[in-house]
Amino acid sequence: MTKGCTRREFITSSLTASVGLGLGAALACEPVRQEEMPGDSMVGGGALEDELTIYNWSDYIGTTTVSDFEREFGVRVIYDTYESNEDLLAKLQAGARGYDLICPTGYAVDVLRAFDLLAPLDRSLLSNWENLSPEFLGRSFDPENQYTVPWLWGLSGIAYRADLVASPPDSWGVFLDEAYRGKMTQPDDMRDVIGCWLKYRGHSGNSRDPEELAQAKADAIQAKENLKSFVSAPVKDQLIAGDVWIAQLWNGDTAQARAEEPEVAFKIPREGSMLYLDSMAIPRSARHPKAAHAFLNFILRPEVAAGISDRSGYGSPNAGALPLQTRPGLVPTPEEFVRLEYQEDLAEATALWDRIWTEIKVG
Ligand code: N2P
Repeated sequence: MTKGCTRREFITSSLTASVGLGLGAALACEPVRQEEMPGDSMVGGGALEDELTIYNWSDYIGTTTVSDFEREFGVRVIYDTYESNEDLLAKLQAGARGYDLICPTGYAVDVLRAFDLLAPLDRSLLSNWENLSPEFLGRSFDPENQYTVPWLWGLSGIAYRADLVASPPDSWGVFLDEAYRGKMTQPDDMRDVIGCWLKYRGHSGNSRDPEELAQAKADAIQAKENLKSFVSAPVKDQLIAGDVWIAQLWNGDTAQARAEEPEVAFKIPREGSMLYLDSMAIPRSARHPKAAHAFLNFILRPEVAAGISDRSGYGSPNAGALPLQTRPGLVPTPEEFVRLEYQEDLAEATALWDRIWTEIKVG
């Protein structure tokens, strides 16, 4: 860490390095607050803007969520998708503007807040807030929920083709098995991949211990020999086609693949896994904050939240949605739940994780 930097500046530096902007040293101790942005002003009264731009994970919304909102509110939605928190952070940090809603994972909220990139929510516009289950509120990345509205929760486990593998894989160690060389993938996701190797050795998936992380790196590099690629959501089609037999994949994406190919199964490894909560947030550069709040209040309706959870296969943080769900995804059982651990902010260890991830990818 550059001497004399605050944690915020440190994160700026490490993130900049990790997204390859090449400005790490120059930015390392610069203040991050930029000029006033549209999202800084109070949302206030007045007419709803007629446009809304949403930047979300792929395959992470209900079939009719957007069109229903457009019809009811007379707002045109521009909908764009990404595949990883790192993509989202890199884009926003590089100065991308015009997104009104984004969907970061908890640890990415920490980074966005450190960069001062999020606008506070106007809770007076979120009358449906009460539908949220208290269990998903007040998490460490936003203790007062000043910036984030819980969207969906999930975890990565092992998705596999039950008809093609000899026996159901129940350990992260399967990725070290040469018998499946070229038929396996892991996600292009630093937290999930390093997290699984930490779990494999019995450590916390939030470890900041250099020795534990060095072992996780060694395991990941060894496993990489057996991988077809690091790929996230797009692996669903490869599982369905039978090109991939075993994938570290999120439960909801696996449920989506299973809906098309019933031989796709899911296992939470015996060593446990990492749980995440993704939330909607409004960037400070948002141009349509009223429409953003209208959308947030809309998705807080139980029937809308149920539609999002049913289609994506992920867990809903909306207590009102649960009894309405028609297609529960691959949600962990209570016995499996105790083997799960929330992804937490890595604080000063972020740079070490970033470096290890880069070394795994190029190694
Ligand atoms: C959905 C991706 C799951 C989000 N395609 C992981 N945080």
